[in-house]
This record gives sequence, C-alpha cells and structure tokens, in this order.
Amino acid sequence: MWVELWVCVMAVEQTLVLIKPDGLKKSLTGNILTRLSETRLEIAAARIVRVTRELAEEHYTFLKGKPFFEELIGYIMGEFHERRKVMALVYHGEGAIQKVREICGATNPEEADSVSIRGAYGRITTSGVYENVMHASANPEEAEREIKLWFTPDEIVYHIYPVKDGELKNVKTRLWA
Ligand code: DAT
Ligand code: MG
Repeated sequence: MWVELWVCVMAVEQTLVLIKPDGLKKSLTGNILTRLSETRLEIAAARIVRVTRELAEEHYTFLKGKPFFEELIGYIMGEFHERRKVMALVYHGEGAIQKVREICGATNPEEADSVSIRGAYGRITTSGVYENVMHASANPEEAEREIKLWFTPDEIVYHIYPVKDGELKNVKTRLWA
C-alpha cells in the first residue's frame, strides 16, 4: 500500500525588519523581539541606524508620488517621535518572510489582526500617517533590495547573497581617538 506523504518544505530566506521610531519611543523593542523569537528564526544582523532623507527615500522609492509619501519619509526619519533612529535587523531561516509578516500584521493598523504588532500597537494619526511600529519585507526580491540598502556584507553574520572583493579609496571615516 502506498502512503502519500506530503512534506511542506519552506525556502530558507532572509527578511529585513525595522523597528520604526514610534516602536522605539513606545519602548516596544523587547516586546517585538520576543514576539519574533516565536518564529525560531535566526537574527543575522542588527544595528541602530540614523535615517537620512536619502536612505528613507531609497527604502520607500516605490511609493514616490503617493499623497502620503512626504509624511512617510518624515515618520521613518523620526521627525514625529524625537527619535531620529530605527533598529534594523535581518532575520534568517525557513519561510522567514511570511513568518515575520504574519507577526507584523497588515499595513493599515486599523485593519491589522489585533494580536499582530501593528494591530496591537499601531495607530493612524489625525493627519493620516500610518504609524505602524515596524517594517517587514514583503517578498524575496524586496528583502534582497532592502537588506543590501541597510547593511554591508560584513555586518551580516551569514553568507546570504554573493559578495565580491573591493577596495575603498580616499574614504574618510571616524576612528576611536
Ligand atoms: P507594508 O509596510 O505593509 O509593506 P507598503 O509597502 O504598501 O506596506 O507601504 C509602506 C508604508 O507606507 C506602510 O508601512 C505605511 C505607509 N502607507 C502605505 N499605504 C498607506 C496609506 N494608504 N496611507 C498612509 N500610509 C500608507
Ligand atoms: Mg512594503
């Protein structure tokens, strides 16, 4: 007798998570990391980033032209929360994109499942900004573009995308005095 065994194999993926300025201001970092640890995914990278206009506009480049674009840029830059920074993380593992999106919840915090992060902690301001606490990549192509925007290869502990050797010439940097 043949027994059919269906095994659902999920692809190993990586995804970008941002804890946005409202998430930091509301002291939700620990809470969000605890919820994400339920996924059993691995943290591959983490950093606190001061978001320049250039980075914000590049991250949301596909939304250029939307009526809410300028406010969205101000929000992610921290202009409304006295916190000019976000926490950026890369999660790695099977089905990472969908697992993180599920915990994150729908874009509109009023429509998000109430136990998701956005449903529980997000809000829409009177001027219509979706303050939805966190970002999560939506698909593998977006994840790759976003991870490469927010991290250099050396900041990620796993080898996830191809790298090449390069040399930076005449680059000014700050060193410990
Ligand atoms: P998501 O962040 O769920 O991937 P998205 O990529 O479509 O959603 O949009 C990016 C961000 O832009 C989203 O987190 C909040 C903001 N946004 C999207 N649609 C909006 C709208 N109709 N009004 C106000 N802000 C919006
Ligand atoms: Mg998106």
